Amino acid sequence: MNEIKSGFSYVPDKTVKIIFDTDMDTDVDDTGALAVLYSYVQEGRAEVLATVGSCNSGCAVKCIGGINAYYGFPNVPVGISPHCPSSGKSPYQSVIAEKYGKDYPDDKSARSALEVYREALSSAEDNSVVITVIGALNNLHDLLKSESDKYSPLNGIELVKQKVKLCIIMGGRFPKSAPAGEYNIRLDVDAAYYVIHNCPVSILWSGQEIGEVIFTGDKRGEMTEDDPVRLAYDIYGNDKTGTYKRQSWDLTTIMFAVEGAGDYWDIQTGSIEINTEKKILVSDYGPAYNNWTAGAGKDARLVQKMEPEKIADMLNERMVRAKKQK
Ligand SMILES: [Ca+2]
Repeated sequence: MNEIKSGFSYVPDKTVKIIFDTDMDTDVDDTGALAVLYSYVQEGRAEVLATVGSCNSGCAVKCIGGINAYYGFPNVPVGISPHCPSSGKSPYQSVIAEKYGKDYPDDKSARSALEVYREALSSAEDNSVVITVIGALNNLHDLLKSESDKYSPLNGIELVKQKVKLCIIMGGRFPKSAPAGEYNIRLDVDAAYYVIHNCPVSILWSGQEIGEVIFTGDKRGEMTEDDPVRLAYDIYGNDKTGTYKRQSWDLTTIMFAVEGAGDYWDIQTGSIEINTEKKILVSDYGPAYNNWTAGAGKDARLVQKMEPEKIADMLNERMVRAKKQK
């Protein structure tokens, strides 16, 4: 019925409909990714159907919602996982929450990510949604395992198959990870394993090696003075000079979602394997260890093409372009 399931192809829609799934606590590039996303939204190139947090770490919902509201979208739904696979420690989350997110609930009383996911998907057009995961895979796992509910008679796998055009996941390292595995996979390795083996639509992997060499955030002095993302980078880098910069794992993921591979990256189809079932067990390799086998298949990964400095310039420019909206 849908050819994307037997082979990989991705042409972004004129306005890409995105569900933004973020850990929004330990690292700051999730905030940068949200600024990049709203720069596209403000140009009509993307629409945010929902934002969900994968780590119930105190005030992630207030932080995410506060940034949504700052850029003009206070009504974008925000949900949160009941779990917190990360350490939950964030240098910036509570500051952003306090200053920008007062109108949102704390994580304990917020809507569940699963409900927000299912509601957003059920009301979307078929084969239209791009899911971007830039944290742990627990929310996507919970979605795939979900049963029918008041939003849809479809179970999670059926719902994703009907509504989702592509899942883009920042996770793994290619062609193989360090023995301990990549951070987002490691956060919830069982969830990652389930997603890898049960996601009914194509997954595009943006590996650790892609954003690792692209540094951004050091043009934030050109952002509006009260911009929450600018503040998050100031706090995270303990730097008020505006020169601190951070790797761009999550920003590049959003850029691909809206722009596609373009001249920026090559695409290699194949399949990821992680170590959970000890299939590739080496005694000191952890369960999150991953490798990649190139070949035909529904999934693919990004491969570096354009010079990282050029992509950094574009992402920095996007962060500056995202503006406060009343
Ligand atoms: Ca992240």
